[in-house]
Order: sequence, then C-alpha cells, then structure tokens
Amino acid sequence: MTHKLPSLHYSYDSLEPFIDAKTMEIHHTKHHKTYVDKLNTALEKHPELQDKAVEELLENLSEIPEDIRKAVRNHGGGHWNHSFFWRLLKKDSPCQGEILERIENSFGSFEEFKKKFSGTALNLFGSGWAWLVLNNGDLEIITTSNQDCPISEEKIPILGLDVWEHAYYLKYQNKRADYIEAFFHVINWEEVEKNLI
Ligand code: MN3
Repeated sequence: MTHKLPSLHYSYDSLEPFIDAKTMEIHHTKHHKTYVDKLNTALEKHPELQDKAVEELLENLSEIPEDIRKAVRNHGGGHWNHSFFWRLLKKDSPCQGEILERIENSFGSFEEFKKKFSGTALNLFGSGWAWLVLNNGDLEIITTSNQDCPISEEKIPILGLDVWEHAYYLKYQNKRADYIEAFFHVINWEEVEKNLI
C-alpha cells in the first residue's frame, strides 16, 4: 500500500477571496504531494510499515526505525496535517452549536478564542502550525514546529492552521496577520465540531 494524495471536496477557487486559487492549487498539488511522495519513498526501506495508517505511524514515532524516523515525522506529519487542514475549509460556515459552546466555556467567548488563536499563530517563529486540540479532554491552543503533529503528543487535533509561508505568501506576502484573519472566514465549523468526539 502506498499513501495517496487525497482529492479536495471543493474547487481551488471556492475559498476566494480569502485563500486564492493559485495558492490552493500549488499547496495541494505540489507541497502536499511532495510530503506524500517522500513518505512513500521513506517507507520503501521498511516495507513492514507500508500497511500502517499514517496516524499509527505518527502516534508511535519512537517505534519507527531510526533511519526513517525523521522522514516519517516530517513527511508523514505533512501528509496528515494537510489532509486534516483541507477538510476544515469552507466559506460561510457559522460557528454554532456544541463547538461554539465548548469554545465559550474554555475561552470565555468566541472573540477571546479568536484573539488567542490568532496571536498564537502570529507569534509562531518560523514554519509550523497553530492548533486547537483536546488535551486530556480540555480544549487548548498550541503550536507545533515544522510538520510535527499533535497526535504524536497524544493530543487530539480539533482545528489546525498552516502558518508556513507557502500557505499564504503569494497573496499575503509577509502579512501573516491578514492571512490569519482571512482563515477565520473559511473555517468549516461543522467539520471542526466532528473532531470533538
Ligand atoms: Mn502547507
């Protein structure tokens, strides 16, 4: 079994003007695809791992043979993180119901959550991800560096934002704050809520 690039359930231009079609296309067909390809290449050295789901690899990084552990962490993480991210994007999806209630209970209000999440994403130095995760049942905002995945730290990802420059540079250049603000217009809250269980 080899890992495959998942197709998106929407067109590249469907998040315009918040995330532009060109960025989406390059991000999916070049960046994400490269993670998938490099993960498959790494696993060729250990065929016994080829049938494992990427989650299983990432949950047990310490058990991955050392010669490919870094490749699995980077490219397996890249594959999982992007697959997760694509699923959570959609325009005009209001934050409501259980997910809104959980956010309000954890952060005081949606606005406080947005402020804290945005500040965390903005201040992440270098390349990485900002996340809303469940950590022992509590909602928390965290960051990971590079393509590290919260599931490797026994945390359950609820929402993730790619803050690598490749995710926004074509449209936003150095204005990461504007990209983060735009992201809040394209969060598929219905899908986010499904991650709570
Ligand atoms: Mn990316």
